[in-house]
Amino acid sequence: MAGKFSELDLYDLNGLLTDEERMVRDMVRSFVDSEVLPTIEAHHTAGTFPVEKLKTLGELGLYGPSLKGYGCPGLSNNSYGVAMMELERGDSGFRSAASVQGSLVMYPIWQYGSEEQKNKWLPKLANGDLIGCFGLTEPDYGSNPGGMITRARRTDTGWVLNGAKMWITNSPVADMAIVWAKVEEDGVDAIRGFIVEAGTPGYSAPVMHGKWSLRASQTGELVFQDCPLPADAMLAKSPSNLKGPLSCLTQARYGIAWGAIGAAQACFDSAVQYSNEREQFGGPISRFQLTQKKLAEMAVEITKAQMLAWRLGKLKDAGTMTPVQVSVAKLNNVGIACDVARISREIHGAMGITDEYPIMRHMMNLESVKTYEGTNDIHTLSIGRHITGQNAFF
Ligand code: TGC
Ligand code: FAD
Repeated sequence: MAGKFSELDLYDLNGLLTDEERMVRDMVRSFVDSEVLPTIEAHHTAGTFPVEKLKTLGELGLYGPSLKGYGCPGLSNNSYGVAMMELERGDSGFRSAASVQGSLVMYPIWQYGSEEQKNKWLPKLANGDLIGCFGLTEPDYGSNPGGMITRARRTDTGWVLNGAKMWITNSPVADMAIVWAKVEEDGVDAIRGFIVEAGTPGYSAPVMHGKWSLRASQTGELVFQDCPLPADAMLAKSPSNLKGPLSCLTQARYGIAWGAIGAAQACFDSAVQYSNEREQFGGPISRFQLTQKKLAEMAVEITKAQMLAWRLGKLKDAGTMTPVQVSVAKLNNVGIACDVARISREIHGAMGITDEYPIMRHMMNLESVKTYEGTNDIHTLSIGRHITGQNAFF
């Protein structure tokens, strides 16, 4: 079993953080140690999420921590970041729950909603009284959401929504969904965001089964069959193209860039402890040069990831962070976390494949983290397009 967590901090990230950021980190670390880690392997094995903890995350202020007003904490972006890092040290499923609620459900309402929409939804989403989900991906449109088929048509009284979304985190337990749909405007298709309440006639959210990754996270579909929506269901200031959903993804991808460091730290820390305890050929395996090379390489990559994430948070606070900078951090930090998990598993030998250690759980989770919010390929192409001015997406 892994012992007490010891953070890797070669470049004094701790010293770069403000008092507020250290306080948030320590608070979430303590929550993860006492309320996530004791049961997470059992939930992962059973393929369940402890739904009662969704309310706790709200009470801890972890939904939209950097949003201001409407019951949101208004903390710095690096406070948001270190919170996601600590949550994902526990399990990517917890960070996912916080990412979706704060960045993909609350952010679009906060950024694009009317005052009425903000007042109605944000306080209850912030404190966890209500849970939301975000429907962008469709069965035939994942990396290319611009091709979506889901459509809202105007009626005399409002809208009628038809379509299907899949791979939707928390849809089976959500009270409402932010749904991106095509809308005809002056004979041209636009893409707009809608607030859709669970329980609307024609709305269903069946659970998706069979995942070997993010097992401690509820994933489902969203199906809309002639769903009647009120006239004010559309996000009042939603842009008319993909900028609406993509700007939400930017918020969540930022959190993932921090979160992945937490998963990497958990795998690294376990590898350090195990290599000092496990003896072969008359002594601990940590004395072998090959083991030290693996540990050193992991430490270097985690340190670089910490610096990228911290700098990104400062750019975000300054309001100058760009989507391509987020792509750099999401691509790099999730990529190194995957590598760290794999090397850590090697260091644990056969024990590394068991649930005695968190390694395989993180490794499996990280396959989803690498895929959602833009795959590694999509972020690579976004960076490539920025560098060359050439679009290689199609
Ligand atoms: P493109 O021409 O690049 O842009 C269209 C408009 O959007 C603006 N924009 C962005 N704005 C904010 N943030 C971003 N990241 C933005 N990227 C683009 C852009 O400026 C433009 O605006 P305007 O006003 O100039 O017209 O759009 P494109 O069609 O070329 O985009 C292509 C591509 C592939 C990059 C995009 O479609 C993409 O990112 N695809 C990946 C899809 C994806 O990430 N899906 C995620 C679904 S949600 C999810 O996975 C949740 S998991 C949650 C969890 O459990 O944690
Ligand atoms: P595809 O787009 O079919 O891609 C398949 C492969 O082709 C990938 O390797 C990809 O990189 C590659 N590829 C695609 N296009 C190109 C290209 N132009 N050039 C080179 N390679 C390319 N979505 C939501 O809307 N809301 C959610 O809450 C949500 N939660 C999720 C939770 C989990 C656990 C998972 C696994 C996914 C979730 N998603 C969610 C969906 C996620 O965003 C998509 O899976 C992701 O965007 C990729 O889409 P896809 O799976 O359809 O893969």
